[in-house]
Amino acid sequence: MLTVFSPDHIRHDPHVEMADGKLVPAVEIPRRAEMVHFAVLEAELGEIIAPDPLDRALVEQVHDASYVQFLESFWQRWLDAGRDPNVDDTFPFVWPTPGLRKVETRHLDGLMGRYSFDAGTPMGSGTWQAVSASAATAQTAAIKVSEGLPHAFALCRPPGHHAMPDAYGGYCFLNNAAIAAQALRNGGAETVAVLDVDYHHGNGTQAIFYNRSDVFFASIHADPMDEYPYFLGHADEIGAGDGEGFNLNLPLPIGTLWPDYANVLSHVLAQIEAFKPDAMVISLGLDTFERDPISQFALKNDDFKTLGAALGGATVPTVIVFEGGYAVDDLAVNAVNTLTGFLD
Ligand code: SP5
Ligand code: ZN
Repeated sequence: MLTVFSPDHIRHDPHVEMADGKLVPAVEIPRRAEMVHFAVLEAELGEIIAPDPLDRALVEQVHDASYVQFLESFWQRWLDAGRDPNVDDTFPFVWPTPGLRKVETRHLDGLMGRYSFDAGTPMGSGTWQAVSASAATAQTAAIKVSEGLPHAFALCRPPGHHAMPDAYGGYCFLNNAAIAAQALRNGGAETVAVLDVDYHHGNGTQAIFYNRSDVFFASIHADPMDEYPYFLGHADEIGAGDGEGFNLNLPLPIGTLWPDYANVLSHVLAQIEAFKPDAMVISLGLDTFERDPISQFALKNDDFKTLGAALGGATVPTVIVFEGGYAVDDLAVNAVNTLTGFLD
């Protein structure tokens, strides 16, 4: 399988994040992608290429232009505001929740709140360089599949599926899976299915395609009544307008083991097959693993082989986009198990 990977991911190097109501060591760290990159090399899964430059027009098909501009200009604005140039991690602290107005303020704190939805997503001096390389990775993988490859692996970091049309959060800034899906559409696929198997609901991908019938979004994730992102991902969210019936959420309880997961997965795969997509994007989070430090499903190393095999059963051109997964020392085996299971 072709892998697309950019070493520029290391430019996003957070040290702390907000979780459990306090600042804690960051889990979405460069070593995650380095582990998976090394594992793909060692398993000889195929060629590894660097991405082409990011296509801004493609990004603006799924994100607001003003939001992309905010991300790109953030660090210069931070410096222009006279703030500490040596800080690793910056955080918003005020948000235009319903009843307040999404004003494009002059003040940076207003802007940071305007364009984010949580305080759990540190941004630093090199974040934009890493984020744009990550999105370019998804874009390049999708173009390769549009051009005829049966599948490609976008080894993206930072992840993307929580990123909203105009807001960052959940360690995500640009929505890599949405960019891949849109690139597949632009490349000739009339219909695209996005299947999100990250432990957390892909609220950003859902929001981006919620009113569209050309992209079917399906997600299996921890019940948002108990787990991040809490405010989206519930089973009654079925799409709206033209998109009604083209959004499928399958929340599962904390503690879910592979047999229950597998049952739901085969149901979702049948729904996707009924949609008859021309192409597919898989948001591959590995945080369903039993020892993931922030998650509470219980898939075992070997279960990822079976997961990959189930995902590979759909014989449709597929882009696999790396999302979450924080048990760093097990990412290598879980990634390779999934990808080799997919290929078998
Ligand atoms: C891409 C992705 O997987 N993003 C996940 C973002 C989750 N952020 C919230 C983390 C809350 C952690 N709670 C930890 C409980 C265990 N101490
Ligand atoms: Zn996740």
